[in-house]
Amino acid sequence: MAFDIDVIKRVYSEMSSKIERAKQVIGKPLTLSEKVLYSHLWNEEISSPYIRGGDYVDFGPDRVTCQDATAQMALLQFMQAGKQKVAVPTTVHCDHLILAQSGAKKDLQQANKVSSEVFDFLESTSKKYGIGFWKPGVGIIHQVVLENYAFPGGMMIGTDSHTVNAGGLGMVAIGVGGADAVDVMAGMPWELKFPKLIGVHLKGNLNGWSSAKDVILKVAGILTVKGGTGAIIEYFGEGAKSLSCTGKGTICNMGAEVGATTSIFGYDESMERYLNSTGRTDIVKAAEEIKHHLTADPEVYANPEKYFDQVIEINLDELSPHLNGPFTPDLATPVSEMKEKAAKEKWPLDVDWGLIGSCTNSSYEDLSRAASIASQAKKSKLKIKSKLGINPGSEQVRYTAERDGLIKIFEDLESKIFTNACGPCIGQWNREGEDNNKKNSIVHSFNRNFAKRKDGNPNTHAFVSSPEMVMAIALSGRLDFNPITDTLTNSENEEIKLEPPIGDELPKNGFSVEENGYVEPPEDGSGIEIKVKEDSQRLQLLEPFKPWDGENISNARLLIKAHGKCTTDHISMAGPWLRFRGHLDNISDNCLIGAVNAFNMKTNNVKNLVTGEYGPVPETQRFYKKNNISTIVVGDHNYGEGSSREHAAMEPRHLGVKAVIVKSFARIHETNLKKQGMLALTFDNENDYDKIEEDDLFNFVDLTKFSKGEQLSLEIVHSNGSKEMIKLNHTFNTQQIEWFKNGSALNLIKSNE
Ligand code: MIC
Ligand code: SF4
Repeated sequence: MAFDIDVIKRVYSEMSSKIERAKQVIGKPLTLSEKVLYSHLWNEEISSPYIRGGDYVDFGPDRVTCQDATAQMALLQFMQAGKQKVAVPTTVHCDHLILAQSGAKKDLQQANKVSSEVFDFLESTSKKYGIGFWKPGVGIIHQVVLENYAFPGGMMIGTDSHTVNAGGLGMVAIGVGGADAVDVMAGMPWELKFPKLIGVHLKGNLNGWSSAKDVILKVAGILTVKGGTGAIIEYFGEGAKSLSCTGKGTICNMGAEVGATTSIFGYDESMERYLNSTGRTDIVKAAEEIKHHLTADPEVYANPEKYFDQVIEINLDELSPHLNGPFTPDLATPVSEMKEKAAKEKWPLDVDWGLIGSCTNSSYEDLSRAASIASQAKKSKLKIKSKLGINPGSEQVRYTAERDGLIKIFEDLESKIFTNACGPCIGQWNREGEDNNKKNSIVHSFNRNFAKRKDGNPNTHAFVSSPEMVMAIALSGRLDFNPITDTLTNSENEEIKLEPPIGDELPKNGFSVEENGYVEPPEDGSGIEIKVKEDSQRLQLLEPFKPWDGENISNARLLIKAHGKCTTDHISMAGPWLRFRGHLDNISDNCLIGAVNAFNMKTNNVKNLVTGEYGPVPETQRFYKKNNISTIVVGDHNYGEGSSREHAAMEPRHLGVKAVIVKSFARIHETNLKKQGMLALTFDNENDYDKIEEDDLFNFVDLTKFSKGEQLSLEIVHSNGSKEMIKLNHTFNTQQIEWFKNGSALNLIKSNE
């Protein structure tokens, strides 16, 4: 039986009438995205359609999901909200805090030792507030959610940007910061700017070496890392129906890499098969009655241009396998063009590691397709050239794959089977015996490949591909190997051509698992006491941020002008820093240390404008805070791209930065900044970025009139005394301005208690 089936049945029983009402107002056929959004409105009375990309709308999501690295901050904030229990079904998954090193068993033991304080905190807080808890090592949040909680037509938010993975099962699932999750957990509406809609028409069928991953690698090449910003991507067409449910999950998962709010597929037989095989026949039955609402109206897919803001067409018959990277997931190269491109770009051709796993590609089907390539090695006497690491997506996948002999195939290649967890994907990887500055290439089936993300080495060139392609490249040890045309030489000097991958969409004998690792919360957890040690290095109770003093900000200094790409990995690095995710002051020591200072092109090296000396960003900012000097941060396009981690917003706020001014923001980060009471602003004229000099002073002259839809003015005083006034835009609505005034959204919740 499915978890929370009563919630799902309630959603379904109300869906038809809600959609009919919305249709009357909108007056035309609806996309699936609109059906799900309009059936999850907080206030159901609407008199006119919402403006896509314009109106802020309150929604009532059906569920919340959190992972260990973000749940700590989410729960620390929830504890302040003064509630007894979560208002909607919520789960916490421990997957980010396990270092991959020796292999699953040892690594898990070690993680349980090193992070017991955090795991205990998460488990007891979950019990206290009625939250379902998934123990360390039992799976990656998004795989576990797809297997257990996602349902077609539902709406979910999660404190992780790849929450969007559940779109593979027809859900509007959106990544958010912890403060947003707290709203929903506390029974309040959740606000989102009504998204624009991008339709992707998939024609034809995948064949040969092409996989679902290549669909999104191709889309990433088309849209780039910011092309999906503020939009839901809805996939449809015969090609969409031909993909497996977990393949659809892969595509939706990496929608995060193009900045999309989320991605979605309409309910179809692949989803039915997946629900049945994961023990949720009750959802299939319930969905049967409203099936027509779990996909778009037929007119929409017949004439997509009329209903979507943008339409992309991809013919799966012609789709070729891709490798995306290095350093950005949208640098798409067809495998067939890699020889030329890698040589031209001087990318290291030897591949040191192949890594299979991550929430993107760790399903049973993924493992079985990769195993079909791996098994050819033994048969054809091929030796694997790269090292290989595997992170299965969940204990259920791992157990079943072991039962079916798949794990053995990888083990025969001397690969490391790591825990069912994020591992190397988030820099939780001890690449033993490696020089951590060496220029090298790795290929993986993960979704992100920003510099330093995997192993902290800025010279690791990481490429994203499908699990089967990773496997083939790992066998060859070459970045420019194309299994479609090239051969490999075996131990008997024979030329071997690999057969294209084959795999099982779902295990033939069904899924099975001994210990799924789920801890059900008690009915009444109110007696449970949450303890955080005073001197803990891992956890720290939160102090409310100070409200705005009502004055214009004057004589502010520039902490850093970030050059180029500045993702949340640059602002609040993961890897070793993950251990401080529950301790705001400690983690603030990584604030912006990965951002490149536009004035000297160095990282973590900025000028202290009082002493004139250059030093690390966090230290310099702590100096300003101590001396009551206001500061601002300036950035380029798509600032805060990547993850949902709100630490990237809380750290500068905690350290006293007053405003972040950039050319453009990534959606989740912009909201996170606003939630924490930070001024998140954009240049009206993006060339004004060039006007900002290292020694400038900044005066906000009309902050006292801060209001919705009105620009703000910033006076820049250059060191030679000359002044210029520039205009800044913002997207704060009236409510969000209250967050700023109160010091944070949480302060406002508390004051309303
Ligand atoms: C990531 O892939 O970057 C993460 C780690 O899963 C993050 C969340 C986090 O920073 O904890 C995400 O994608 O939101
Ligand atoms: Fe974990 Fe990587 Fe997925 Fe983030 S992208 S949830 S780190 S597996």
